Amino acid sequence: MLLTITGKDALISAKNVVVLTGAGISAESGVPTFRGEGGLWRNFRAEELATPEAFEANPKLVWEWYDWRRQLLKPLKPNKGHEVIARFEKRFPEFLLITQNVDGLHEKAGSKKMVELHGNIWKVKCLKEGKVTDNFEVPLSRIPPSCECGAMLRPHIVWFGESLPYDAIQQAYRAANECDVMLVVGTSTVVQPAASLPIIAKENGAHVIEVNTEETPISSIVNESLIGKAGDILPEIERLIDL
Ligand code: BJW
Repeated sequence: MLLTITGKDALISAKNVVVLTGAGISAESGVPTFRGEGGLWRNFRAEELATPEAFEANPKLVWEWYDWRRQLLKPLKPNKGHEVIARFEKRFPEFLLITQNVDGLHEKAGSKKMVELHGNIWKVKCLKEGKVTDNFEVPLSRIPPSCECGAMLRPHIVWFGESLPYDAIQQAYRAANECDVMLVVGTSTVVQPAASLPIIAKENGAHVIEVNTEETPISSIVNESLIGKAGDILPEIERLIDL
């Protein structure tokens, strides 16, 4: 890395900070990413598992995938990157964490000012009543699981072709429009509409800082692209702005 003097000054004077995260923030906790080396999509075809059509055609297969992921996630702990982000929300007068992750690790790290754009793997939704409830059963005793009302449950996850939760995406657009600094951490920025948030922030005058182990489609657009692990770079940024 290093953060430029401009980036450091922008963060020190920022009143309104937004952090957008993707799977890469959780990689150092042991969560597989979706794309790239060791990515989840390498062994599973996305269109077979992460679409409403796939669920309709084979709910058992889709639930088995989620059950496997929930077993993998259950013992994992937040890492230094999650922890820095949780501390950042206390440091800036206005702050929002926008996460595409469904793993619940930001919440475990203590983040509260947060929107989950793609749902949460620890929540289920009744297909009949639409009611969303917590579900931490690992492994699931019955696949597919069912609601007390008898109807089938689905993972409370946003699949391809589905709309994002209205309030969450509206809050995210507003924050992207209004922030002074946006940190974009561990996302390949290929999935819309989340991928458009850094562009919106930049167009509205924010200083946009990307943190990723590799370049992404937005690397040439942002103010700074810091190449390295989030668990190394975020603590370093925190140290620099504390100096
Ligand atoms: C590290 C690191 C370390 C590793 N430190 N970094 C406009 C144009 C074209 C298509 C569309 C469009 N608008 C909508 C679409 C369709 C679609 C879409 O975007 N498709 C694209 C793939 C082309 N979008 C949707 O369908 C969305 N719905 C929607 O927009 O509704 C309206 C609409 C529908 C249809 C047409 C038009 C409008 C819904 C998107 C739902 C996404 N759901 C998923 C899966 C859920 C399943 C599950 O989790 O169980 O969410 S997809 C998957 O990708 C998951 C993630 O949240 C999301 C983003 O991935 P992310 O987080 O970026 O992970 P990776 O793996 O891609 O990247 C990890 C990065 O970390 C890498 O860059 C590494 O280098 C880095 N890294 N270690 C720092 N230690």
